[in-house]
Amino acid sequence: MRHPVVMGNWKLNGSKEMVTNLLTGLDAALAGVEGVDVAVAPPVMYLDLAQRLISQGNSNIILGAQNVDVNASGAYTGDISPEMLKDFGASHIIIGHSERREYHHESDEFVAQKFAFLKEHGLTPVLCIGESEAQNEAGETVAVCARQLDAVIKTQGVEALNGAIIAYEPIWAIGTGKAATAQQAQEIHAAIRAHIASFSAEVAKNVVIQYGGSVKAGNAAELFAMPDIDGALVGGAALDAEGFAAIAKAAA
Ligand code: G2H
Repeated sequence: MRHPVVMGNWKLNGSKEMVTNLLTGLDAALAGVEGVDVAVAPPVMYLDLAQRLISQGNSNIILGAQNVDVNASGAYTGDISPEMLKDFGASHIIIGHSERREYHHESDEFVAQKFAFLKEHGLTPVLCIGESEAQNEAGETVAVCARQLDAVIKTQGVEALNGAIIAYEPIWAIGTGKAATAQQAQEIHAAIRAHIASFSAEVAKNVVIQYGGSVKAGNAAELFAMPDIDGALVGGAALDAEGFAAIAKAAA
């Protein structure tokens, strides 16, 4: 049975004060919530503070991060290794977010390398996939998602997806307020699962597929009622403790 995961992707937002208020508020708002894994991915600068705050709380919030490098150490200015993330208690690491694919020119192959590196170090990849508005309009949605997944499946085997999380994020829905309808999202999630099932029905049945793109308290329950939507990767709405907790509760 798949377990929903609701993860906050804080992107480039935060200060010591904001992290403290958000995590303290979230810990209180999540009291007694069961049946959903709740994770947050602050900027790496704040992992130390976030780890300390989470350890003082009661809510078992999972710590994550927004990116990782493909090198373990050495002359790679500005990069962060899996072991560094582990050192600060981060376990769920977002890779292949469309903002990184676009602004940092990350290819499917590079993202797949990150995926393999995270697995090698015992971390959970949260692999973002999704199509642009033009690709959507051209009817290429499923083909784009399949291509992004195949970069992992065809180099590492479909079993590499065991224990990983896939986040389907249509780019046209990210931060725009234009979320896919629950039915639209379900259709694509089912197609993604069917694509994985063409390699292994067992892996497809068990892999968590989150939806991402303008998820908020108002549309979360409808999305999570869909059979192939296993939680969400949440951006803007994750910056408010009450709102994010409401999304997590909708998945529980
Ligand atoms: C998509 C999402 C979080 P938002 O990027 O990954 O952001 O919820 O703001 O659309």
